[in-house]
Amino acid sequence: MLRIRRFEEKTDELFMAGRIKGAVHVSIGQEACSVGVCSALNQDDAILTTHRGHGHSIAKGTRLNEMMAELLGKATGLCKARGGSMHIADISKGHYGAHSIVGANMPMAAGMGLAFQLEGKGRVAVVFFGDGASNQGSFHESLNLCAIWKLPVVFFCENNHYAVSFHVNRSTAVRDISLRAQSYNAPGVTVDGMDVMAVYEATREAVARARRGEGPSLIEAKTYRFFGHSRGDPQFGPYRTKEEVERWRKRDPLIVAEKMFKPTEAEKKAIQAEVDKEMATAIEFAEKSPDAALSSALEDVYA
Ligand SMILES: Cc1ncc(C[n+]2csc(CCOP(=O)(O)OP(=O)(O)O)c2C)c(N)n1
Repeated sequence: MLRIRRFEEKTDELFMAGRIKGAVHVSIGQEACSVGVCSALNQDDAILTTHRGHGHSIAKGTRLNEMMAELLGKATGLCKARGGSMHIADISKGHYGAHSIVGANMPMAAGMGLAFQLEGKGRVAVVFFGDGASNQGSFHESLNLCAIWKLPVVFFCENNHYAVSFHVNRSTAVRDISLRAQSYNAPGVTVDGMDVMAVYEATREAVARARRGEGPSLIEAKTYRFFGHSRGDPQFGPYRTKEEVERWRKRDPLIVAEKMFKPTEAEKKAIQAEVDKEMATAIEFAEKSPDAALSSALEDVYA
């Protein structure tokens, strides 16, 4: 979780310094979701993520050096700088892409689920999405199809309570998004998204069910983003108060995990030093890499 936090703090710094082009959406505050889910997966299980996908990518094992290079527009980037922050992918680690069209990754997850079912090796696909995306038709259609065909897909909704500036209570008729699973005869559970173990346990159960051939599950994690919707946006705005943000910050997933695992001071220092070194290495790798050539812009582009 600290690795994700530091990566996104660095990303934020680089974006504010004008070094990263395009939009960047950090998931600071939501790290327990990324780590809890991906800790319950094997490397050959798949994830599909969103515009807010750095944390999911890192938790799935995506290579940091090449990910930083992607953000900085370098030829060595994971997608040779064609993707940027919102389109990170690392197939070698089971990361089948960040998708910036809200809700578009869910039909893809259903397709992957069908492929995995036909393959018969017990692989599972997890699709991450937000509370806003749960109001898209693609969510309902995909969950329904996965339930009918018993596809091995876990729908993981990070309910951070806002879609840009719109509070979930104003956009969503149910109090708990997990209730929507009932319409599709699938299990639905709501967990504390600031508690990495709660997320891990719920995911472990859903993944086991999917591997047994019993079909999809819906997990809703109640969480919160500490920063603005995208970088450049203020942390507080007309749509939420400083007090609300501070209240959630008291349940920072890193603090919750520290209280739970009780690392010694020496262990904490060792983790911090390792993560700082990884970040320095990633930035150095990216900075020393050549910029992606404009002439290569259309290579590997299919549509
Ligand atoms: C189909 C579509 N509509 C609108 C947008 C613009 N947009 C980008 S992020 C976002 C909010 C998504 O909210 P949510 O699903 O809750 O995810 P969060 O940003 O909170 O992680 C919107 C409306 C988009 N990218 N795609």
